[in-house]
Amino acid sequence: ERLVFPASCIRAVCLHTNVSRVLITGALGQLGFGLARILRDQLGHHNVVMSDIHKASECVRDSGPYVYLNVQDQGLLARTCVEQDIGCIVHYSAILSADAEANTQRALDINIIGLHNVLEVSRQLNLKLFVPSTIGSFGPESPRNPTPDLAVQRPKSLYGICKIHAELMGEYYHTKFGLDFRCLRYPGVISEHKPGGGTTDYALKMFHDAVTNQVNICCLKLDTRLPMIYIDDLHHATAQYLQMPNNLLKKRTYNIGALDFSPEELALEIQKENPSFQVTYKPDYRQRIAETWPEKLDFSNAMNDWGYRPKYTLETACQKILRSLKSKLND
Ligand code: AKB
Repeated sequence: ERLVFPASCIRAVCLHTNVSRVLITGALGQLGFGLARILRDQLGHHNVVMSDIHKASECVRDSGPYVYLNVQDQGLLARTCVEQDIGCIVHYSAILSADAEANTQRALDINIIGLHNVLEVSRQLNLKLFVPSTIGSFGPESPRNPTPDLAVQRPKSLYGICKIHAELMGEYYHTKFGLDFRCLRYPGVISEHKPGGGTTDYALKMFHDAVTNQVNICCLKLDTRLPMIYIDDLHHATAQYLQMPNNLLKKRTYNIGALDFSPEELALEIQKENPSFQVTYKPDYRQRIAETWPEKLDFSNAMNDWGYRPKYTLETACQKILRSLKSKLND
């Protein structure tokens, strides 16, 4: 039977669930600042501590607590959690798929050692731990359209192998030590951010090229369909899932899909706003990664168990991203 939670009920559940201070690792990447903003609105400005190994911009430093933290240093991680009175870690430090292929050792240090450190510190200090997984944790033998929560997972990219390790280790710590481990499998995330080291970042490059030089060289074939989500939907889903009472969760790892499109479909959508935008397709090593990933996620369990509801369509997300990038360019 399907459980449907109206928005008011979800808000009430969140407000009455005691979530203590949150530490976000890798917070200067694509996702940290946006999630911090939403959690700060819900939990209080000072109750969300952003952390990373880089110097933060003035805007980040002015927005709330920010600390230096290298997740490879377990002692520093434990000390930060104790001194900052942390009750929950959101572990966003990761080397993404394309970068991981180019730098194996760094990917293992951050994606495996860093993960072991957050698991151990969370266990020792009895913290709640959220680690995102990804569509990259699936592989060519997984059903690809749609891909259910429970399926064969034989990822071929190093990033995917690290993420399935994270899912399994988190679930093991949950069963063995009672750790409140939570994990969502994220699709590619579209937003106004600059492209980073992910395979799905081809989409971010398209948005930026569309508002600057009107020409884009795409690293994937035009018909490579991938699951995607607009960043606001992702942040709201993460904040909601993080605050769900344990008794509503039937498992620890859920798919959250939203959209699915190919580079050609994205280019056509962008051309509705920018008719002169042109794309040339020159697939490279990222094509080999993308074609082992799902085309579309089945996220019915997240909808049924805890009321996940993405709002943005490809059209509304593209309009928002392009209009915001254009207005920044004109400032
Ligand atoms: C990547 O492309 O590596 C990431 C992901 C899908 O996890 N955006």
